[in-house]
Amino acid sequence: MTPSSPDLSLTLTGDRQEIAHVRLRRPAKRNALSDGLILAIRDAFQNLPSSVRVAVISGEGEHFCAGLDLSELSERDASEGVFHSRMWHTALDCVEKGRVPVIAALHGAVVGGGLELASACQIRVADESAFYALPEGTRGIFVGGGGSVRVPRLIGVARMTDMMLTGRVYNATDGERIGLSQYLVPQGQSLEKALELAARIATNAPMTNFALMHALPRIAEQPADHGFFTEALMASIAQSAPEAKERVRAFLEGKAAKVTK
Ligand code: 1HE
Repeated sequence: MTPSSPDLSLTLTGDRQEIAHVRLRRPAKRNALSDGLILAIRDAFQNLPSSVRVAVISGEGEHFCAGLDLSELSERDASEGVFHSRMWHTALDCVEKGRVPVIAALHGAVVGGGLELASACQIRVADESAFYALPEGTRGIFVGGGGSVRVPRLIGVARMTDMMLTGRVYNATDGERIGLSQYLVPQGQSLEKALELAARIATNAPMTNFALMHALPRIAEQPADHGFFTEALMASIAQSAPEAKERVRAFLEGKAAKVTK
């Protein structure tokens, strides 16, 4: 599948083409997300080839992503603004709630809509050059790509409010400390680490990956009693898959890896 914008590339790797690498390729504009690029992200994640079990998203050049393309912001009226924001919601929903887990490989600027994109991924791997900000607050606008829902899930409402009120920028170390990334690696190694994690995730049973992506975040938002019920249903569905039975049998017969430190 060829992406619908020259600013996005999609390559398949792995023995069975099971890893999709989606790359923002607009380095001269710091991978700023134009409407065309957001729609290409939507299309790419909606139409991943059936061989794909996990995806990695990264950015070319010195930065992961500078957020919304501010040059396109100018002439929108209120209703166009709502539709524009809803377009981002649809696109980033395709990233977060698609068929496969997505890992963001971060470096340099992860700001504004770039942080909203990263927040839609299940795992964020940052290198030491990464920094995070929500400059919307100082640009006289508001987040519009799902950031008000997804960023507080990672760092809490208080920290996001502070980022937007004061223009606070978190460096890579503090970003990992507060939960913006789950991994921190030396400069230049975030893509390598993301691909290594992807190779591992691709070996999981697809139903387990699906449950983690789709059930876990929903359970987190349910009242405890509903959460326990959803968990019981999900556990039962996952366990009944033939692949789960094979994997458990393999362990009991000493043929599967033990948990090691
Ligand atoms: C851009 C954008 C952009 C760079 N839209 N053109 N996001 C922001 O407010 C962040 C704005 N960008 C920056 O703060 C900086 O560019 C960076 C820290 C990301 C990188 O700095 P640097 O020194 O490497 O690059 P630069 O010289 O600032 O930019 C290089 C070019 O990219 C330059 O264009 P040129 O034609 O003069 O070469 C910049 O204008 C262009 N560029 N960022 C358009 N964002 C769904 S709602 C989401 C709301 C938001 O995301 S608001 C936050 C937007």
